[in-house]
Parts: sequence; structure tokens; C-alpha cells
Amino acid sequence: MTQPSAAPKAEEKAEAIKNYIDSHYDTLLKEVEERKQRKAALQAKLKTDGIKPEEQEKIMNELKELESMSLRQRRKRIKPSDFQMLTVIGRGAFGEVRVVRRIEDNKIFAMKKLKKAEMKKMGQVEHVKAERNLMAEASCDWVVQLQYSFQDVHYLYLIMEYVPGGDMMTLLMKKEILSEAEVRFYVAETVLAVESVHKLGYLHRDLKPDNLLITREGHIKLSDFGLATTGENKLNSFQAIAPAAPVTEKELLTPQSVNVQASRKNRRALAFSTVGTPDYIAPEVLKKEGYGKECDWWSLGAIMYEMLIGYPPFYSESPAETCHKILHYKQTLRFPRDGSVSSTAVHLMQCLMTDARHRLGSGTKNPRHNDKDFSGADEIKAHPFFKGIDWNNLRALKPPYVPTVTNDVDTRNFDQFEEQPHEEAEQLDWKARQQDPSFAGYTYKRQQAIQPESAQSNRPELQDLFNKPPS
Ligand code: ISQ
Repeated sequence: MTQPSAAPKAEEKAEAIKNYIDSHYDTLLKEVEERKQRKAALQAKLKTDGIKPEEQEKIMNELKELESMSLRQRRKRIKPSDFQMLTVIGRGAFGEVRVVRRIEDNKIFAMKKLKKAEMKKMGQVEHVKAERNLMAEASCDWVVQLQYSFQDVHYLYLIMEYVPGGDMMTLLMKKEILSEAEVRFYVAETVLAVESVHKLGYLHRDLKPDNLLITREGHIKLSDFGLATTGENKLNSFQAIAPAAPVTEKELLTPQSVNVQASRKNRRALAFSTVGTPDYIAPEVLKKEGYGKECDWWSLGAIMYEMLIGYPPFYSESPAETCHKILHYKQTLRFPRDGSVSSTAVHLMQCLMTDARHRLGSGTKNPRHNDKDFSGADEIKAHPFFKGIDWNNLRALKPPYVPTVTNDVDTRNFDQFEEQPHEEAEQLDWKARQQDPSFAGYTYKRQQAIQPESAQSNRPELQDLFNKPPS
């Protein structure tokens, strides 16, 4: 059993507790405000609908009842034993992802369980908070939704929607390469997904095929914001990687010299190590330079390369060598000359895998490029590779591959992992938990998630008030 590393200093503790109290009161005030808004919205609706005063009173009382049930649910502490643990679908240095069933109503979720001690040791505390905040804020089709987050002595838990179609890494392992039409679809969906993250004021920074999940219908959803940041944190995530010796011409991999399947097997193993793979990381992120949203567009270029060519553009035997190649991309980025990839596709990849200032999507020529809501995605959307794409209706298109999913706990599209022996921490009494101030304020419940059967109304107009975020 691993114990949390060194105890936080008194000032850190005090700061964390203050932040926790501030955030707790912010939440309470927000809840009061939301209740007021729901009441006002319902009153206005009943009036415009010409509902009789006696009926109005009855409906308003129902709202009161629903509010109090919802509050009770919200105050209820969520704990791991509220879920039945099913199959493990991912495991790494920081923890694991598994499919779980909420006992109360049999609903299926994906549960990510992260070891606090490892997160602290690797300086990931701020990242995991950013990940939680982003998933809590996002309520669009492009980002995996967070339903709850909570913690016990040793672990942080994220309960998210379960996306059963596997990930792009698995799809690429099966297909080796994709056609340009297929790549157009997946890259276009990823552009919209990344744009939605940027519009929330975050950058992903660790975009890779493993983080592109595939829905039951075959559409893309972004997950794993373990390295997401609001851009305030300029830490280099790959500090652990020492710069490699210069690569020789001989070492530059040509399409013929790469064993695609072997490279992907290596990647799977790396995906679950603490270091992770640098394959898709932009050079400015690897260097200790400032970076912005455009770093995600570099990663998109690297993913597109792998989809079309079969291996990532800076593929090497070791992460250190890959870093070296990324930093010297002007010499190392090569495209096949056998006509297997169109010049339009190559042009787009070149425009994405170039220096940050000139990168497509950096918007440096746009006076609004530093605005919080500017992502530069429009520059990418306008590239001829996407000619004919209807950007407003991508989710209405039939995806190139529709995964086989036969029931709501089907995990056939993910790798299988052995169960591990129960750790001592899991046997601990939930009530005996000691809050580590580093993770204060981590708890979250999505409004819809706190509306199980017990707090639902038959009146759609009442239910709608809880399902839609107040404007
Ligand atoms: C949701 N569904 C399947 C896999 C996942 C991996 C990480 C985060 C969320 C997930």
C-alpha cells in the first residue's frame, strides 16, 4: 500500500482549506441562485401558458417538493460502494478505468480511480483538478461527461459516462490505416471537439488516439484531460525525459522500416506508464517555452499522420528519441513519396506540424487570437482537405465504422485487464477518511446525476428545469 508523500506544510494546508471553504460557499450561493431562477422561470411559464391560479399553486408546490428532494440527493455523500465494480478497461501508473454499475438504478458509468500519492509525486494535482473542472463544465457531445467526482483516503474517483465503442488507438490497431474519406470524418470531428474545449478556456495538451473515444454510434468524444490546463500552468510535462543524443540519418525511420503493429503494441504499454508517449506533443510543450491552444492543433496533425500512414510521425525506439525528433521536426518530418497520401492531406499536416506562430489554427494573423473564446479552428475548417464537409451537421453523418456493442456493459472494444488483488485502502471505513487538503474541493455532482428516480417529476416542464443549466 502506498502512503501519501510528505505532509503538506501548514501554510499550504491553510490555503487549501480556505480554497475549499470559498468553493463550498460559492457552490451554495450558486445553488440558491439556480433555485431562484427555476422558480422564476416556472412562474413565468405558467403565466404565459394561462394556467389557472389553483393549478399554478399546485405546480409551484410540486417544484418545492422536487427542490427539496434534489437538495437531499445533493447532500448525500457518494462513495465507491454505491457502485458495483465491473470490467477494468484501462490501467496505468496513476490508477485504472473500469466499467461500473450504479446500484441505486443500474445505470452504467466509467469510473477512473487515481492514486493520490502517485498524482502528488508526479506533480499532477493541478492537472487532475483541471480535468475534473473541464469535464464538469462541459455539457456537449464532444467531451466525456463527468457525473460525479469524490475521494477517499488514497484515491480520487471520477464517475463518467461510459463510451463503449473503444478508442481510436484500438481502431487503428485493427485497421492499420484509414482511407482519406474516413480520416476526413474523424479529423473533422476532432476539430470540433478540440474547439469546444478551447471555447471553455482549456487546452488539452495531451491529445492522442487513445484519448479519442468512439461512441456507440461511431462518433468521437474526447476523454482524459489529465494534462489539460487553463493555460496558467506552464509546466513542462516531460521534464522527466532527458534529451537524447542527436539522431543520425540512418535512424530516421522511413515508411518501410517501421513495423506498424510492433510500434502500436509499444504504444499501448507506454500509454499506461507514468511517462506516457510524447509522440503527439508539440515541440513548444516539450521545450520550456510558453504555449497556447495551438499546441492541440500540432497533436491533431500528428494523429492525422498516424491515421493515414500507419505510425506516428516521430516514431522511435524510445520516448527520448521521439522528443529529439519532435524538437528537430524540420529535419525529421517526412511524408511518403509514393502517392499513397494526397498532396492536400500532406499540405494540411505540414500546416499543423509547423512552428506555433505559423501553425494553422494559431490565428496569429487574427487580432482576436488571445481572446478566451477564440480557438482558431475556423482556419483549419477552411483547409481544402475538408472541402464538402458540413461542419454544422457532422453528428448527423453516418460514421465510417459503427462499433459492435450488444449490451450496456459490453467492453469488447477495449483491451482486457486482469483483476488485481484488493488493496488495503479499499477495506478502510469510508467514514474514517482523512481529507488531504491538496485535493480539497474535489467533490462534484452533475445536476442530472442527482436526479435519480426518487427525485423525478412526471411533469416535463418541471423536469426540464432541472435538466437544462439555468441561463
Ligand atoms: C469512458 N468510457 C470509456 C473509456 C473511458 C476512458 C477514460 C475516460 C472515460 C471513459
